[in-house]
Amino acid sequence: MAKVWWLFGIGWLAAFSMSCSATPECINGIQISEKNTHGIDCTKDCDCSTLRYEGYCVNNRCTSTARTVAERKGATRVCKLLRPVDYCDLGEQTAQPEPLTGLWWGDCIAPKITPENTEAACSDGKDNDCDGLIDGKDPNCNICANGQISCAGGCVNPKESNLHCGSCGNTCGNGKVCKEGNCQCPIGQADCGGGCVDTKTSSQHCGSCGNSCAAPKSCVGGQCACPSSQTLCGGSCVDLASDGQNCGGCGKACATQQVCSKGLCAADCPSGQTICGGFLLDTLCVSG
Ligand SMILES: [Ca+2]
Ligand SMILES: [Ca+2]
Repeated sequence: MAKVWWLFGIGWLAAFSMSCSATPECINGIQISEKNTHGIDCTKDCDCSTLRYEGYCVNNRCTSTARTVAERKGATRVCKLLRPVDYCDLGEQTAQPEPLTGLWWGDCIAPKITPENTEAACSDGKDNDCDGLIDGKDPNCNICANGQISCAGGCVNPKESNLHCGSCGNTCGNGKVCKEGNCQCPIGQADCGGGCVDTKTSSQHCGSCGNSCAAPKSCVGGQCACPSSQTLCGGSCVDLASDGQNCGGCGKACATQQVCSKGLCAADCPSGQTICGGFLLDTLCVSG
């Protein structure tokens, strides 16, 4: 009878020890078990990560997915984290890490988070501190001298940088230049929508934006006027020195068979000859 009680006691101890094996044996955060832990209660990741399932403890419940087959032990690859860390949702996993017994991909390990406030970290194209801001866009990267900011891996003066005017990436275009952190037109030019123009010479924006000069006038010194060698006569720009209808003055037309030369009406010269000088009707025609 004593032997029976002894056997009973052994069995009870065995059952007790099994029910108390709530603390799984884990190596490198992976439980030495092949069970599917998805949905079971947990207190830590090791309760959920097993030899065949990658899992994490989220809100005291296991979230697990079956491991996939790898090709070569020791290989690594970028993976999507089942549990993102801040803004970093990509990690790295290794093929068959300890203690996996099969050629499965190991847990997706979150990137090592480091400060993003050094010159190297501010120009590596990575979000080192997982705050969603990379390099120059991360305020932690503002390690440049006073008055300068870090943009695209370099320090610039935002008050005068045409590529980073006022802030990183704010490029001045359409002929504008950076002044005191604002993209502005150069002195003497105006922003007439779409670009900087010189209102002293622009026939579309003469004197002010939108004030266009009707042909034949053009913009001279900010005013619509005839070219310097011409005079406005009856809405047309003419050369008083040679215009037969306005010879020497507006409306002073030369008679038929006369031409206007140097502002004077003169008899036309035969073919092959040109007027040279001439006073009133006394015209000197010379060859050539
Ligand atoms: Ca970085
Ligand atoms: Ca960052």
